[in-house]
Parts: sequence; structure tokens; C-alpha cells
Amino acid sequence: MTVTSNLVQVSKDGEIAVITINNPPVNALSPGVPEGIAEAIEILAADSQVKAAVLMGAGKTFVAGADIKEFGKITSGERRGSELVELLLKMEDCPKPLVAAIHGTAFGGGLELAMAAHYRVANPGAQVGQPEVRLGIIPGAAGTQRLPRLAGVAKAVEMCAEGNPVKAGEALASGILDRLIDGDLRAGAVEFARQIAGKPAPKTRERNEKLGTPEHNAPIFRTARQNARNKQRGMIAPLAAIDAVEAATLMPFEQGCDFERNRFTECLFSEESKALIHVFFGEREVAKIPDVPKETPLLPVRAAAVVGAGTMGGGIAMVFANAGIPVLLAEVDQPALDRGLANIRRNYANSVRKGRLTEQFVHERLKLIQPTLGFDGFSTVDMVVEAVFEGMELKKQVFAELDRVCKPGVILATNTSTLSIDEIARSTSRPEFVIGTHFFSPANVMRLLEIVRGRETSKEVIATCMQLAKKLGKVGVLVGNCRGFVGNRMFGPYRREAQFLVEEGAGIEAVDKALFDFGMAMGPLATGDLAGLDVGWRIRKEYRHLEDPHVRRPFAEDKLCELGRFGQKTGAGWYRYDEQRRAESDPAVPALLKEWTEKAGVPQRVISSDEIVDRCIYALVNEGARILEQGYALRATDIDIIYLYGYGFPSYRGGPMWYADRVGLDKVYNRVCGFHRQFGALWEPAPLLEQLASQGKTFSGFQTGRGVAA
Ligand code: T1G
Repeated sequence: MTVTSNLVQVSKDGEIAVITINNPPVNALSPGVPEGIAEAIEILAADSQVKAAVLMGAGKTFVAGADIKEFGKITSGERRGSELVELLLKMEDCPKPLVAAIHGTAFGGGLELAMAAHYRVANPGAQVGQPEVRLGIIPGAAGTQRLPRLAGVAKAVEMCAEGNPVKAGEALASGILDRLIDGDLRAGAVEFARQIAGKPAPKTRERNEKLGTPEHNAPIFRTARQNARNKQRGMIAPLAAIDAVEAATLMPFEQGCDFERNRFTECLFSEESKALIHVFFGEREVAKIPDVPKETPLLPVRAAAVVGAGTMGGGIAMVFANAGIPVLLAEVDQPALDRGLANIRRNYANSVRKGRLTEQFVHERLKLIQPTLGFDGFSTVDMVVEAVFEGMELKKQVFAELDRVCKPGVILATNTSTLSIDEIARSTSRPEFVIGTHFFSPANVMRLLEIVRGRETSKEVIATCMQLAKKLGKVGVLVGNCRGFVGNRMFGPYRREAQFLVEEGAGIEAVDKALFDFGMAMGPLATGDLAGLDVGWRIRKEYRHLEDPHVRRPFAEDKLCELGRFGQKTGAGWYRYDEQRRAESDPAVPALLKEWTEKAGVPQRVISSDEIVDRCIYALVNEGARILEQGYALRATDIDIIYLYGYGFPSYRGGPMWYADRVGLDKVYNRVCGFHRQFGALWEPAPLLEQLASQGKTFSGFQTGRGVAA
């Protein structure tokens, strides 16, 4: 039995046909796959020998969904995009029962394919899901219509609106799967098919018993919409997904599919979807380093050590332990070590209380964290992450000691957020093994890991850390060794403008609200209070001698710090905080600002939220352009991913560089020129921004054409 498409093969196991999709790496439903399956269905339907059929994927997974790379052809009108919908009806109407056999993932169109089969079996390790909202779309091949018929309304709404994967056990319990098969999936599925051959093949679209009543469903949809507005603030796709599942409970199947199709198309043409598809491929692209080829040998990381058990050190130790890597946690004295361990236990207890981790998991992980005084045991580890106080002299002492006690070939990483990797590396005899691994606070939660390349850092060390990032559940982005690297270097101008805006008369709440409404997870001033205003204040004092005294600098935060207002940690900063660290406005601050700005002679004016957003976001973009042209980031996408996973930039805007591209670099450039005329040198446009704007080009098209600058 042969099919014309080489992406689909059909074989026979006695009276059972097996259709295998073979489109590596993830069996996406690329052109040729739906057509191949449709052809296979026709062939086996006509073959009297065949009593039933199994549909499965070759390689590591079932089907990861529609081919995302093809979406552009749908929005350009080159492809209809409804091929899948027609195939699913053909599958459902096939006179021979079809069994979908799932391993790895059945996501998006992959689950829709499986739900059009008459039965679904899976390996216990498999996952199913409708993650389309993460691409700014909704299921487009009747997923919102068939899923509630199998799993019930509440489960279907949760899966389609949130997009989280569901493990096989839960999928079986909710009615999506009919059986779990241990061991050889193909053999188990063929055996299952034999058992159901000749029996009536239930069509999912005709199973209405789980669709509930409008009265029963109303609170489900109400809660789901509230959750979507809170958790996926600013996004349209989650709300569209809820509407489509609701349509399934109110309309006949065909009508519900039309409703879904219209909402799907609306979302697919949205800016939100373009941004999130940019993020999807961006997350994968940042792992590719032009001058560090895929086959670069990796160094083993079987055991690690962390120097310093403070907030960052403790969090980093949890990250290694959570990934199953035994980790030494070192401190200078017992009280400091006890404080660090108590912090770790508290963090784990919080995660258990919130249901994110189990007691069992925590118990096992705590066993992997080995407290130690000094550098005892360091001769056995493969990697060390230094997380001591942010001072160059102290870090150099630590690295000199590590150079003495660690065996050859150990990766010596520093968690510094501002200091030069090269200067730290020079305190060792092995600078090629020194690298920056800049975690973000809280390290056991934040997904970003800025990996900082030093001038001598070897490709093996870089490749190993990029790979390790994935194992640690982080998104690793390689950056160059400049002051503040990429994230913090851009954050400086962003927070500078926020302070200037307050000093010029914009209210504290107004500045934070404008950026919050723009989609930032938190306003710039409240973020300062969370991180601690004193962190920046100490760094500014350390670098004061390097600053040009003729250039305007914000003064408000320095003055707040001189009053001991460091933010949440001191109960007061821009806002004041109660015991639960809940913020409230503090009338004392506007009064102080009035006194300070009058003394400094800063004219006060009414400032629009548009100006607030443009000044803060374009400050990011302008500095990002400088970083790109200087080669401290490989691609604009890398900057976008850094801001999404490290600084709470809204994913549905794609990141600061993507956002600027969508606004149009000519508009951004003109706005920056306007600020330059109004506010002076700090707003000098980056040459790359000027160049690309004048050429009508974009940041995403810009290639530095060389490795990350060291
Ligand atoms: N389309 C095109 N390419 C894809 C793809 C897809 N659906 N999924 C993965 N790739 C590429 C990816 O870019 C990478 O390429 C390589 O495959 C390996 O991926 C009709 C409209 C399945 C969990 O959202 O979540 O169906 O970088 O590195 O870590 O209603 O890939 O090597 O060149 O991620 O093992 C819905 C997306 C689509 C799932 C595997 N489906 N994929 O993770 O490998 S919309 C999704 C994933 C849809 C229907 C709608 C993950 C994975 P490269 P990888 P992985």
C-alpha cells in the first residue's frame, strides 16, 4: 500500500493498517502531510482486508501541530489553510475505525487530528494540548468543538485558553484518551485496533453528552474570562478561545466550526500573533551561535558548586538541584550558611504551598544541596557559579582561590550583573574557562539566563553553558562583555527616563500605570522598589567618576536612598509597603519631589501617558540599537527574548526591538530625534537606528555578521 507523499507511509499488520507520519523533527502538518493522510484513508477504506487502522508519528513525537512556518502563506493568501478541517471530517467518516497512537506530544493540529480519529491511545509519558494561544491564535481545525465533547467544557476551556500541556494520565481521566499503553506503542495500538475492529466507530463530533447546559456552563465561562483578563492581560487570543468553546455548547457542530474559523482567522492576522510567532522561533534561534557550531564538544556538568548563599546564591543552588545536579553551597561562616539554607527551605515551602512542587520532590532536591564552609569539596565539582557581593576585589579573590582549588577543566562562572568578565578572568590562570552566567532574581523562578562571553572564553565552555541552560529550565542568551551586558545596560536608560518623567511632573503612579497598561509586568518605579533602589545607587556611586558632569542625571532615587528608602526591603521607596509587601502611595514622596525639583529648578508640566511610554520604551530601543551595532548581542531577537524572560516585557508585543519594527523605525527614529532636540545628548539616536530608518529596514533583518563582541 503506497501513498504518493513521502511524508506518510502505510504498512499492514494483518488486518490492521498502520499510517505513519514521518516529517522530522516534530511531524508538523506541513504541506504533503494532510494530503498523505487523506490518501491513506481512501486506500484503506477501499481495502476489504483492512478492518481498522492506527495513525502514529515516526521519530520522537506524534504531531506537534500545524506547520507554523506556513502561517505566512495563509495570511498572504497563498494557501487556504482549511486542508486540515476537510481531512478531519474524512477521518471521522472513515468506515473503518481509526486509532490515534500518541507518543511525545499531540499539540494543536496534532490533538485535533487525534480527536477526529475514533479512539486515542498513548504512552504514559505522552502529552496532549492546544497551545495555540501561545502563538496568539486559537485552535483552527475544530479543536474548540471536539475537545469539549471529549473532555467536558471546563477542561476544554482551560486547555484552549491557557494552552498548557496535559499529561497522559490526566488526559485519560478527562476522557481525551481511551487507553494508556506501556512499552511498544505500535504493538499495543494494533492490539487495541483488533479489539475494536468491526464495532461501531464513535464520531467525536456527534458526542454531545458532555456539552452541559447554558446555566451549568455560565460560571465556567465567567471565571475563565476573568482568569484570562488577569493572567493573560492584554491578549485577545485567550478570550477568543473561550468564545469558541462556548460556541460549541450553543451551536451545532458545523456552525461552531465556522465560528471558530472566523475567530482563528481574526487572531492569525493580529499583531499579537505575529509577535508571539516571532517569540516562538526566537526562543529557538537564540540557542544558535554562529561561531560555536552544534557539534562543539560539551564539558561534563555532573556536580556543581555555588559560592555565596545569599538571595541569588541560594536560588541558583535550587536551580541546579531542581535539575537533578548535586550542588555544594558555600559560605564563609555557619550563620551565613544557616541563613542561606533557611531561605531555600522557605522558598521550597512556598512552592509546595502554592501546589507548584510536591513534598517528595522538595525532599529529594534538598538532599542534593550540600552546605559547606569555605571551598571544602570544590576539587570534585565540574562547574562553579560565584554569587558573592557585587564588588570587583572580592570577586577577584574568590576566582583566584577557585583557580587554586578546582581541578583542570572546571567551568568557573560568575553571576555578576555588571562587572567585567575579562577583569575577573584575569585573576585566574585559566581565563578560557571563565564565563558569566547572569541569573535573574528570584533565580529559581525567572527563566532568563544571560550567558556572558569573555574575550578568552572557549567555545566548549560557551556551548556547554548554552546546553546547560536548557537542562536548568532556563532560556540561555549569549551576550557580550560590556557594562551591564544587554539587559541591565538597556534597563538603565529605561529607568532613567522614568525618574526624569517624575522629576518633570508626571505622577509616580501615572508613570507606573502607563507602562503597566502598555503590558509591562510591573511599572519601572515599582520594579526599582522590588529590586532595591540601593543596588543601582551603590553602582552609580562606584561609577560616578566616569560620568560626564555636563550631562543631566536623575536625582530622585539617589535622594530617596540617602533617606534610607531602598524600597520593599526597607518598607518604603517610591511607595510604602505593609508587612505583606503590598504597595500603597506615600504622600511624603510627592512632597519631597516638589522640594527637590523646585531646588533643582526643574520646570513642571502635564505629561501624557503616550509620552511616558515612548520615552521609556524608545530609551530601551535606542540603547538596544547601540548594543546591536557594537555586537554585544547577536540578533535583535536575542534582545527581545532577554526582555521577555528577564524584564517582564509583554510577550504579545514581541519584545522591544520587534515592537519598534512594528511601529516602524522611521517613526521611532523621528520620535527619538524629537527627544534629542528636547532633552539633549542622552537621546542621541543610535547610528544603526538612523541607518535602518533611512533605508526602510528593520532590526529583525539586521545581522551583525560576526560573533558576540567580547
Ligand atoms: N511548526 C513548525 N516548526 C516547528 C513546530 C511547528 N508546529 N514545532 C517545532 N518546530 C521546529 C522548531 O522551530 C525547531 O526548529 C524544531 O522544530 C524542534 O523544535 C491547526 C493552527 C513539540 C514541544 O504550538 O512546542 O496547530 O530550531 O526545538 O524542544 O489548530 O517544538 O531546529 O530549526 O522546540 O523537542 C501548535 C510547537 C501549532 C507546538 C518539541 N503547536 N512546538 O520541543 O524541539 S498551531 C505548537 C513545540 C496549530 C491548529 C493550529 C515544541 C515541541 P529548529 P524544538 P523540542
